Amino acid sequence: MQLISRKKSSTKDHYPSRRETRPTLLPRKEPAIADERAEGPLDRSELRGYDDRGFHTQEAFIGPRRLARCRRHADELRTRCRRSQKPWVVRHPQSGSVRAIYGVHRGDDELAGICRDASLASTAKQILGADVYIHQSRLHHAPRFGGGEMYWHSDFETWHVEDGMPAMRAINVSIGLTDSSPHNGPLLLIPGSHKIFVSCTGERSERHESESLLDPRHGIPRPATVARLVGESGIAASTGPAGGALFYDCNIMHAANGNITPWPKTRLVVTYNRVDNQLDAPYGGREPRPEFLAERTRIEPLSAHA
Ligand code: 6CS
Ligand code: FE
Repeated sequence: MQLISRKKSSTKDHYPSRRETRPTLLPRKEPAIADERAEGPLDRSELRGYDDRGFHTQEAFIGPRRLARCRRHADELRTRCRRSQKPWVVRHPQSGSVRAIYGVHRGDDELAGICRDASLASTAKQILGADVYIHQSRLHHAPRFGGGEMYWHSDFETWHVEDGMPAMRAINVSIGLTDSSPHNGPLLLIPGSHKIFVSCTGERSERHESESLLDPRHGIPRPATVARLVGESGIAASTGPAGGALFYDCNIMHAANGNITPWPKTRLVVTYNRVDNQLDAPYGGREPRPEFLAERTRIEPLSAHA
């Protein structure tokens, strides 16, 4: 276990955040797509679409049989975690029900197999332009009549300030294990918002707050900033039948409404990071977050070819 003291980051901080008293918008330094001519599962127009909007949807990424196995494993995992007090099991603050389980990729079941799927790794490598490893994985579950909202945020802002991720060279892939409709709290994205870095105000409290994993409280944009981004690009809801894959940039502004429908929503999300973008000391200068949130030791490149 690599112990990282509270040291300064070794690389320059191109994305300072939570330092000023007013938010600022900074230009993105790294391309969302390393090379639109790169070979891989996506064609050139899909790569261009991702570069422009910051996300790409692929229907029926997993077929019905594999989906049924994943759903069964997800239900079994949530049941096993029902009484767990492990920090990677994140509960709803009021009801105590399991809402997220981190570190799924470290297991050995069907869900871990999805996280290490060669075609996902290959698509991530094609988009990011280099070998990748898994930075984080999580199983999200919004129960029927109860899934809480998740406020607007950029994952990269958190991963930069709290985990020491130097550059925007990471991608999320969300696999829907249930149908995602306009009604049961689909992921909301602001197209094109990945092109700017919203430098936020405010501070992160000393201790790691697990509830902020469900609904972030620090490093979040002010309503006026969200209104400005939405005014320019609108809001896209990621909907579609179970089994689909949503690829979305580490810096795109995203959120989700609560789920007050009879339809639960479960998604498996895995984050791939470029092997040359390994975590440094957190740029916010605080203690690093635990490894179930931010991989620091198992960073061997995923095989992108089956
Ligand atoms: O802090 C994190 O790493 C997690 N928080 C949110 C709201 N999204 C990304 C990630 O799972
Ligand atoms: Fe997020």
